[in-house]
Amino acid sequence: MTRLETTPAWRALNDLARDESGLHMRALFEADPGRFVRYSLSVADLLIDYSKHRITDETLARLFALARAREVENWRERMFTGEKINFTENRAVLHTALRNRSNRPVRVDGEDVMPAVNAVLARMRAFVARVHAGEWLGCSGRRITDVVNIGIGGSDLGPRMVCEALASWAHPGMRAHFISNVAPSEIAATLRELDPETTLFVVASKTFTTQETMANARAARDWFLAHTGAQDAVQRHFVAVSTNARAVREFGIDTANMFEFWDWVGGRYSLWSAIGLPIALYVGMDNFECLLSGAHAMDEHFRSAPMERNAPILLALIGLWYVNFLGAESHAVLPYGTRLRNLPSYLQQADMESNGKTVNREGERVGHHTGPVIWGGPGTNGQHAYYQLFHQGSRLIPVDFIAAVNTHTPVGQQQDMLLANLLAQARALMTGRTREEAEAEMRAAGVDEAQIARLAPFRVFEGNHPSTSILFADLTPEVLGALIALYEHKIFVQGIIWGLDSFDQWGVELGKQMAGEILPDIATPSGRAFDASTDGLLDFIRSHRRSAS
Ligand code: G6Q
Repeated sequence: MTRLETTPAWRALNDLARDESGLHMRALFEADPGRFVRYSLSVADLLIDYSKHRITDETLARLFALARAREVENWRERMFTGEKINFTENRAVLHTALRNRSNRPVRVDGEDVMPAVNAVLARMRAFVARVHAGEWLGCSGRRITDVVNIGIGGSDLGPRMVCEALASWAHPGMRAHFISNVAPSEIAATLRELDPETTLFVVASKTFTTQETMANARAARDWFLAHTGAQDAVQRHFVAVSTNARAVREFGIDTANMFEFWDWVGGRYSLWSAIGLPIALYVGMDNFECLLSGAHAMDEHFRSAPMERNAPILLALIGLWYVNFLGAESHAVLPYGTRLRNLPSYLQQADMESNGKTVNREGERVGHHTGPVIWGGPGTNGQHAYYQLFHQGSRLIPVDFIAAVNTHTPVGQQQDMLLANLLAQARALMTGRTREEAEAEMRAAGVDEAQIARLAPFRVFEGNHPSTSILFADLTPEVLGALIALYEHKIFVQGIIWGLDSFDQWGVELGKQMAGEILPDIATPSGRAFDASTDGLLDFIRSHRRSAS
């Protein structure tokens, strides 16, 4: 197959990047008062402003040509219709079926998956209703008040982020906790706050073999038994979410209390499946289904809107423009407000685990960059820390500003202040400040001319720093669903253009395998040699290790 970087569409973009290198967004806005109207979209209650980017109609035209040359629309259909596009694992990629509120049949190997999807949703609904109604009680007959999700990676980050984001929608009296790290301090700190008689553990693991999750699940069960002695009540305090019924049974959880999902649900795309059980327990099944509906609305948009008005495709192409043609290495996600503070970590996995690859579908090493480093954190905090590098650093870092107009927890004028800061940052990054403006400001402040000449260079901001702004009226379950799906599809489109399998994770598998290999050597030297560094570090650990209690 022709190498991507030698295709006419790719070359045309390379040429354009060179020809347009002098473009400044300030000039683009001055020349076109209609730029916001032309370069913004309203989709599934999200306003997406992509006008503050180093793009023109010509840039977009050439990016669309690239997307067409890479058959993005065709691949999109192949995903939605259950083809096995995760070809290294020979699996379909059907997180969209989990939230297919239209109920249109979706077939894998000729079989419609919707009846099974709906059956699990119905079981989740029944279970959540029993817990909330006080029909599912703990070992001493008390109501469940605390749900603890034990899982890691895709079995943790999604539910954790969504529960935090939807805290205002929590079922009265219900709290959610998350244990992921095998570092003992995490489970110790969480359990310290809990009453075993009113706690429900959800052990979430697609494989039910992940070392960290199984260790934490065993520790939680030991803690429960040590405090209650109620061996026969484990079934009332531990449920499982998994694709591996045998391992669930072996752990001691009745498979009647197991919520299943399927191999065509990737870990990092699984919050829409039974992996979302802690979300449903925390905010109620109706709200969980609203989350699914929001994602479904974005799916329908992604599947049917023309490329030129297709939000995930536009964001994917603009992101690719920076990564492949303007030299960006990272992309920052900046939610304004604390409810979405875990969104950057969630998207870090979604994006970096999906497109952190260098081998294309033909098994060859690619000759271009792929997924950028995703990072970020909540505004306004970052403004007082790392934003300096956005404004005056030497690197190009596109950013996403994300905010709800309204808050569920108003305090004075603080929400307006939050929004003003977001707008100010996006504008300042775009316009910058010229030398003339910097000098005029100092003059107006009464600074003398010698000082003005000395300080002006430091007070100049080049501007031209790109950002997307995503605004919505309220952070509802529907809006959150649409927002997550927007990013999922953006990642998909980029992966298709780069020629990757965005749905495998061999790097993660390698880590799991190696940790298992080294574990026995921590306690007892096996005489095996790894490499000089690993052996030296192991020696240090062994000589300083107090035996575990
Ligand atoms: C996600 C990854 C990875 C996975 C975890 C947990 O796409 O595969 O993050 O979710 O390693 O795996 P289990 O759910 O099997 O425990």
